[in-house]
Amino acid sequence: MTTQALDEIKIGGLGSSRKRVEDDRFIRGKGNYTDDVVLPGMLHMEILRSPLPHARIKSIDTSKAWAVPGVHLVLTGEMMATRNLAWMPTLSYDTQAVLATDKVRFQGQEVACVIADDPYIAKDACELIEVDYEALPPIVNPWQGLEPDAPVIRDDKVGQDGNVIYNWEVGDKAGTDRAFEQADLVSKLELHYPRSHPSPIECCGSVADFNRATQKLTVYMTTQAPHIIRAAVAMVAELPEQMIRIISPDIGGGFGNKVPVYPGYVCSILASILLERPVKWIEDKTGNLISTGFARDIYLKGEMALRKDGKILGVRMHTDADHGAFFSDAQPSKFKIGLMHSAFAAYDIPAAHLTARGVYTNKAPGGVAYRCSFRVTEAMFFQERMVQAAAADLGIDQAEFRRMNFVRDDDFPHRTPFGFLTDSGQYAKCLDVGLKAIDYENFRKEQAEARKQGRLLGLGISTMTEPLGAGNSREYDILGIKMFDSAELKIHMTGKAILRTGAKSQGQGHETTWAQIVAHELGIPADDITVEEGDTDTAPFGMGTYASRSTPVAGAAVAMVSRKIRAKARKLAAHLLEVSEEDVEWELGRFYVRSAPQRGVSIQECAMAAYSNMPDGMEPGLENTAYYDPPNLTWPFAVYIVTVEVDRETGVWDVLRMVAVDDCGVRINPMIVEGQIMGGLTEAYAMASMQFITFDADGNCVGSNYMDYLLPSAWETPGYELHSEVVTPCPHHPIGAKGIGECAAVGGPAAFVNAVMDALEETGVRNIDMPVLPDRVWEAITYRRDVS
Ligand code: PCD
Repeated sequence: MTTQALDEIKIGGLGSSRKRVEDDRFIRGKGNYTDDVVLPGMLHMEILRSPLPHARIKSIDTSKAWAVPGVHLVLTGEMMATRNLAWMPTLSYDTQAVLATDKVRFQGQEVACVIADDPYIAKDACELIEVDYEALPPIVNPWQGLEPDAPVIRDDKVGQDGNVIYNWEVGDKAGTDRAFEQADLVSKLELHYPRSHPSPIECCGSVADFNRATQKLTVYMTTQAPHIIRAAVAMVAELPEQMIRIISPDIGGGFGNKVPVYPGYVCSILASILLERPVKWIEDKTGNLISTGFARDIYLKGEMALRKDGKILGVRMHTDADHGAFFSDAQPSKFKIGLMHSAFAAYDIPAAHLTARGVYTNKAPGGVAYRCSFRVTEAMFFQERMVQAAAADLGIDQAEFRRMNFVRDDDFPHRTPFGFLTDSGQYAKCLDVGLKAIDYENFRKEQAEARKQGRLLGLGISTMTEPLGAGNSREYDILGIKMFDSAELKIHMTGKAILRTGAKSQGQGHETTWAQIVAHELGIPADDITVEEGDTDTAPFGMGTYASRSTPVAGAAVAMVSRKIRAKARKLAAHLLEVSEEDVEWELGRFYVRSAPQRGVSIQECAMAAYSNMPDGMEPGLENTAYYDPPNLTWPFAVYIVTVEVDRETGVWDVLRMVAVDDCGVRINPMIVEGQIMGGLTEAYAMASMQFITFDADGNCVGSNYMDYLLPSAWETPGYELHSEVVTPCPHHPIGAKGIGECAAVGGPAAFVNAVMDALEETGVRNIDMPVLPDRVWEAITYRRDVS
């Protein structure tokens, strides 16, 4: 390098904690969210929802609603059916009712819509719709659904004679059986990961605008995956794809809630086509909590075959998933229960076998990946709870048991017991950093002292690697659409640029970080690069943002397209320097002559030449597109350690300290990464300590408001101590980055629960289900029994 190379941090390149450019508008209230979109002549839509969880619809009388002044349209399932839109396909090859025709199948299901001059008229008119229901017995958990005489919820489906959706298995059954035969000890655990809700601050919504004159349908909507929506609309509504434009404007948090296709989107589109006016639908909080994609709600049980010395020989796992009335979670088509089989990937375990069953119930469709890559949260939670139980059964130290079973640094690439290939990591080193930070030995002494005085201190560890960044396209698809991603980069004449990707930020900070990758590759200051996402008319095709896939896939495409640009710029540089291309060297932001380093041209000069002084025969311009199909997922690693004190009298537990060691490879923007980790830890704490959506025996949803479904405020949220010293670059990612967005929410919950369980060791209680509410803890202490 010559001395003229730019200081990468100064231009906002890789490793710079550059301030988030999008926050300028967000914190000033200048964001442009779906509800901010106002179009001339726009009407408003409201949805009538079912009060009952399971009932036959005998009749729907909409006449009073039609009579309200200001009402333009009342949509029912029957009307949708005339256009073949009463049902829609889900992202898991099932069907879902758009507006109910035959039965309602969960409380809060969409029954009718009113489109009116304003939302208040529409809401009032909804209440005048008379629906005659004949109540049916509700099924509120998988066990009821599996009873031989249980009513069949999905009697709309030909050949569906019970409530089972699937039976699925993966792994090596015979090998696992052998491992259990050889075991000195078998450790068992059963638990429930409760229904939780992503509950982003912004609810779902859409503004559909069909223009009869141009035949173009434009839809502004809260979607994490605009291109998938465009394809779905083209197929379901049978509109030509080039006439559909999906725009995801700013999004106020996605967290997986904005991946599915919701009835409200479809109804607003049909209403706009029928009325030839823009139609806006904005969901309220209760609508969001009661009807949109829930997460988890899964019963897990398993056992571990152990050798006396602590070696894990094999694992058996079984899951029963409560999917609600429609099987609608998005996941690669090969799998039924997402990436549940990523469980135990961090451990060197010779054999494992997983069986999974899915069941319909009278609840809103669930199973979305709330801050989670297709069920990895449930997988890692079970894994880390099981590991703690096994260590306790063996009488081996928690940390030591993990360390002795970890995949070793020199053992990569490593084939996991369920067949994934992990590629890199320094697991023991991360654990050491975490143990040192929490002062493990000393805490154990303190804990023993405290016990003598009757005080309950506990320490919980959670360690995990998580598969982030679906695809590759060989193995990963959604509805047959292969999972890859894209980036398009246009360098303008003056060296400024615009970058577009197929991902879609919902608050993660892509406008900031993508520009940093370009700065790193091309030496163009990040401030000179505009990043745009979410408009299907302008963005290259991509699969959207979820499963922490943007950095692993779209981010890689950003690096690759920058390299294509650099290759062309090199030709321009050779031309400007009047040397052959082979004699041209690159340093950040500048090409120079190898034999005369002081003779050079900047990337900006090359950009100008691309439009004003290109060599004969060269195509003008400096722009390109890259589609990136990753060779593998990325596998970040994390260690979360929590210490707590539990109050015997009340069951209340307080977090004393929380240490997080995340190795997500190369960090593009360390500040953003820390923000991602803190956000994830807070969600983990919320799930572990206070959140669940439950149902009473009559199928009523308890938790459809923020009095029952709790969000932690700054008051109860613990402080976090983050460590970033372990960096294992991803061997196949162009800049060595791994995903990070989900890690803390995935691995965090087990650390909190393990800490409480550790504090209660003397009670012999094996499990308290989340949320670990004080009354549950008190029950465990008082009656010395497991609590679910
Ligand atoms: N990064 C960096 N470095 C690294 C990695 C990463 O820097 N190494 C950064 C990036 O760039 C961005 C972030 O960080 O910005 C993140 O990333 P990622 O990991 O790649 O991820 P994404 O794809 O982008 O995203 C996604 C995620 C998810 S999945 C979720 S849930 C959540 C998270 O993200 N969401 C959210 N986070 C967040 N944040 C916010 N603010 N908001 C939201 O909404 Mo799913 O599946 O959907 O359930």
